[in-house]
Amino acid sequence: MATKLMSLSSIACLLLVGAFLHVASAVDYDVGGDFGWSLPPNPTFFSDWARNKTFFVGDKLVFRSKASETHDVAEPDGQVDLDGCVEPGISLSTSAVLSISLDSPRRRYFICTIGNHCNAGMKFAVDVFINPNSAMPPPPSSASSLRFGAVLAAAMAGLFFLLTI
Ligand SMILES: [Cu+2]
Repeated sequence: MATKLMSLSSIACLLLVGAFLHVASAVDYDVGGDFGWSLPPNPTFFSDWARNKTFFVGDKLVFRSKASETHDVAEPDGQVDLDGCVEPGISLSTSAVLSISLDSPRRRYFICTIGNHCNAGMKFAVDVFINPNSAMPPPPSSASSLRFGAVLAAAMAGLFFLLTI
């Protein structure tokens, strides 16, 4: 009987942990927020947008452009090319929405190659990190998740103790 209860508690624990991991799944970021991927009000608009965020492997950048505008997305090779708006060979159309997966931990650079859009500020870099704990979403919600995790752990420990005595 005790064994059966223990296995039941183990299953319950796995289900709860699974639910917790699901809550902490990757984030899709709309580049530029509600403003979208468009000619910015100032040259540092997109770098400012990216600066106060922490990007993790598995997150996505979603480039949304207005139907009336023409933009694209290209990835220059490095900081010098980003600063100089040097266009790489390949660019991706953003006729409506373009989603780019941040699939590895590295610095990535993005520009628009249309007209002088890059010089006007349609350029930014992001640092992509490995999530130190995949059970935790990136800020700003990590504090509440930490609390939730602590409460969950305490509850599971208590339940396990009750079932094993
Ligand atoms: Cu553009």
